[in-house]
Amino acid sequence: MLGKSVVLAALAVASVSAENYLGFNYGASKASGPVKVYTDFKEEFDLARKLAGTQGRFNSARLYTNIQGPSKDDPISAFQAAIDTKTTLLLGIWCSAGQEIVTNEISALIKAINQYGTKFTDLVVGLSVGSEDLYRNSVMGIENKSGIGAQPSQIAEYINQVRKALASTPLKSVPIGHVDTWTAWVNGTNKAVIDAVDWIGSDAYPYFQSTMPNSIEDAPKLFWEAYNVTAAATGKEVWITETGWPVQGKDMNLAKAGAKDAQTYWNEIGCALFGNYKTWWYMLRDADPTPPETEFGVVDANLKPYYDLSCKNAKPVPSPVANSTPSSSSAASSGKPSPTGTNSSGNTPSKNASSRPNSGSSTSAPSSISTAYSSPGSNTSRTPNSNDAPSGPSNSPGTYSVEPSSAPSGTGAAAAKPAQTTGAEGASGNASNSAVSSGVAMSLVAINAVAVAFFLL
Ligand SMILES: *[C@@H]1O[C@H](CO)[C@@H](O)[C@H](O)[C@H]1NC(C)=O
Ligand SMILES: *[C@@H]1O[C@H](CO)[C@@H](O)[C@H](O)[C@H]1NC(C)=O
Ligand SMILES: *[C@@H]1O[C@H](CO)[C@@H](O)[C@H](O)[C@H]1NC(C)=O
Ligand SMILES: *[C@@H]1O[C@H](CO)[C@@H](O)[C@H](O)[C@H]1NC(C)=O
Ligand SMILES: *[C@@H]1O[C@H](CO)[C@@H](O)[C@H](O)[C@H]1NC(C)=O
Ligand SMILES: *[C@H]1O[C@H](CO)[C@@H](O)[C@H](O)[C@H]1NC(C)=O
Ligand SMILES: CC(=O)N[C@H]1CO[C@H](CO)[C@@H](O)[C@@H]1O
Repeated sequence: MLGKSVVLAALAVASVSAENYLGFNYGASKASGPVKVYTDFKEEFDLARKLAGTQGRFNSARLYTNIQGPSKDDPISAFQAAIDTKTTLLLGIWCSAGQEIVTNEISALIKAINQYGTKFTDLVVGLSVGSEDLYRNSVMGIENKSGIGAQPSQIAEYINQVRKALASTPLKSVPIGHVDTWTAWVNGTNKAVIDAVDWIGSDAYPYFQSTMPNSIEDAPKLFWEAYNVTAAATGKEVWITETGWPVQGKDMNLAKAGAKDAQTYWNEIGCALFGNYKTWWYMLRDADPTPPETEFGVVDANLKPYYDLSCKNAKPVPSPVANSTPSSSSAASSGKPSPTGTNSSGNTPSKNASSRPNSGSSTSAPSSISTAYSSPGSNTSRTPNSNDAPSGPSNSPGTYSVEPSSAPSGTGAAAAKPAQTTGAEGASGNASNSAVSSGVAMSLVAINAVAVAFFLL
């Protein structure tokens, strides 16, 4: 009997971890500033499930903090809202505000476990220790005044603290990761973090990759290249913790914000991810109530979708790397040059890869909505993803100046804004990075060759 129950338990765990969760990122504060409370989270979680054409599949939430602002360490009210709406949770611990805040984050989580028990812990699918701290700590992040980050050794130490704190709780086996930009993941100096995590969270924004050709037509290639270099550099499961395209905002090199291109990005990238990779889109709503300068929300201030979310007429562009394309049989190569190194958000000089091959365009296999929203993901092995910013408490030393609001507020942390980093070759200079870069270049050549062959046929 015991043997049987152990086996069943193992199967249950396996099936949970293999699930390709789908949801949005939820900051701890509204775009207009105030800290979110229970009714705000409840309304958003309900809204996500009711989005027209999505069959209720957006039922997971990535949070950036465990702390309800403005308290010191009370559990964030999103937990109760998640319990009431059966929303799964990718938890986040804000790590760029120092040890005291991390200690409070852990305290808030332990309080939640004690207060809600399994009603809460059964919903937790992962936990990210940190969000873009390494990007903010990088040359590019500093040049871009992205706010205070953290050193890799510090993040690794926090991961260690979290594992210890959870060791005797129902969350002792929760997969722990860290969320950052691909430029951080290919930077060999951040190895301590890669070694410490169970999964890798990838935040990718072709819109912000302004040092490379980044029109909407280039976006699929940029997205998948970021995914591939991250997977190759870390060797761990990659979870898509943030990606999206703004409905409004200024031009970033060739990228133009707008509902039309946001729709294209959703159809080509979103519809290729949903159900096939663990994905938390950025984001449900940020016109709350007034749209920020760069607005990523899929719904407007009246909670109405800006574009068609059904994937019905979409032509998803899967990963051009055969192995990483979970579903789709037609390997389409997405067209366009992909950048691999660049400034991401901005401002780092990156090399301009003039040698970057560019591939022809390609079409990809259309996938139906059922594929997009329900397929269990053919291969679950590559799907990690994850989190974003908390906002919260206002107790802290606030030192940050970052933009949006996802971080816990007291910490000064930033809110959730997407980092604009992604581009860079950030890793330049490091042998390991160069290896990654050249590997990418090689793969692009191979992809191009395939594309050419395909067209010749
Ligand atoms: C690589 O990572 C280290 C540690 O996070 C950081 O100090 C450094 O600036 C990064 N390198 C680049 C080029 O950003
Ligand atoms: C890349 O960074 C450099 C240096 O900061 C900046 O001058 C340039 O405009 C950036 N390029 C893009 C596309 O943002
Ligand atoms: C790349 O470099 C070439 C030659 O140096 C230059 O003409 C081109 O404008 C650069 N492209 C970008 C995107 O910087
Ligand atoms: C994809 O899934 C199939 C079936 O489970 C498995 O045989 C194959 O090895 C997987 N491929 C990858 C790359 O994980
Ligand atoms: C980074 O800085 C550049 C110029 O300094 C700016 O144009 C860009 O918007 C910044 N990116 C982000 C994400 O803030
Ligand atoms: C490159 O990697 C080496 C070893 O991993 C590290 O010591 C060095 O600081 C890194 N350089 C940069 C610029 O990140
Ligand atoms: C995970 C993944 O798809 N990695 C691929 C990235 O690109 C290189 C070069 O083509 C491949 O060798 C990797 O398999």
